[in-house]
Amino acid sequence: MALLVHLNGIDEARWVELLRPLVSPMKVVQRDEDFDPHEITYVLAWKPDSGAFDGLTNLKAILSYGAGVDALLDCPGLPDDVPIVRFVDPDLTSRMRDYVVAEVLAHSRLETRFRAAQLQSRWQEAVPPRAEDLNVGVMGLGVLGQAALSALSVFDYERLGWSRAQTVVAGVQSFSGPDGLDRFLSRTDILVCLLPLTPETRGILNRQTFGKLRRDVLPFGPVIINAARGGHQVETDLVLALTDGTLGAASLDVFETEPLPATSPLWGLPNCRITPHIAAVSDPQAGATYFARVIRDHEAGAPLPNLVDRERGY
Ligand code: NDP
Ligand code: OXD
Repeated sequence: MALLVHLNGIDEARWVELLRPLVSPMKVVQRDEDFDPHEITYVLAWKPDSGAFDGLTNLKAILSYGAGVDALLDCPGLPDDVPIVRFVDPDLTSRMRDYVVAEVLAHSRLETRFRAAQLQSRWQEAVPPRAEDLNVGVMGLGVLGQAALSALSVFDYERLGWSRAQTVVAGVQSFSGPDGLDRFLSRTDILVCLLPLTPETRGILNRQTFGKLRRDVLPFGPVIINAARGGHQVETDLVLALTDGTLGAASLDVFETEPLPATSPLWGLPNCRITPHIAAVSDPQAGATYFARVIRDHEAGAPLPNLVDRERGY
């Protein structure tokens, strides 16, 4: 029995060091160590290389370092009969909640406009709208979307949500499915994307979507905040919309290509707030504790938590 740690772009050694005492006596190995593929019963993976699962014939579960599993599900050679557990954790959830609250507040106070004016030593007397006049719509009413909406309840925004199935969230007007999308968008001033990336949601943040948002409350136009995946946004549409006034501003934590190339016109847009996919990172200590618990509990006979539904793609 052993746990293989396969984390691309992450300090893999640090995770191994933290996991070892927590799952002992189970062996924990890194990709470059010597191990027998048949002894691997769990893999902790992030953006796995193609062939990452080759020869791993005794897997009991694949553990996703991230809450989003799009890259994992796209991995060539991913075994189709092994359950996938994703990372769902209060630490990650509160990081995302805080990112969304920070960005919604910044845009409701017209931050990008005042920042641009300051850089030009210009006194710009624009007046932010009252919070009670602003509608914040969250796409995705899962763990992260609901946490963000719940935190936003302390302000006076009207809160809206959109999901696949009709979802009841206290104090939130919810919409569902393709039929509910336009009604949801037409009432939204600040659109927050917290969807998983699936064939249905790829490219959903496009020019058509931007054009359907409510235009008459924020003085410079509606805003989008994308903290989900770069594949949700069509960046050429975004650049155009942020330039021609279809959108007043944006906050982007994720990009079609990461790191965002230095040549991207998004960098130069004063009404676009950019962060490098850090809205909610998987904290090594919290993650090691979570995954060790999943393994220990499963070895003791408990069912695996937070399973990915491969049919739905999240
Ligand atoms: P969940 O699986 O808990 O929630 C997903 C939500 O999206 C559900 O409400 C689901 O609807 C909805 N949804 C899925 N497909 C559609 C669709 N076609 N139409 C409408 N709604 C849909 O995910 P989490 O909240 O845990 O995470 C969301 C995403 O956030 C992750 O997939 C990941 O990509 C991203 N993320 C980004 C991070 C960052 O640092 N930038 C960090 C962590 C996550 P229903 O309820 O009906 O199933
Ligand atoms: C995740 C992420 O999916 O960090 O958890 O993007």
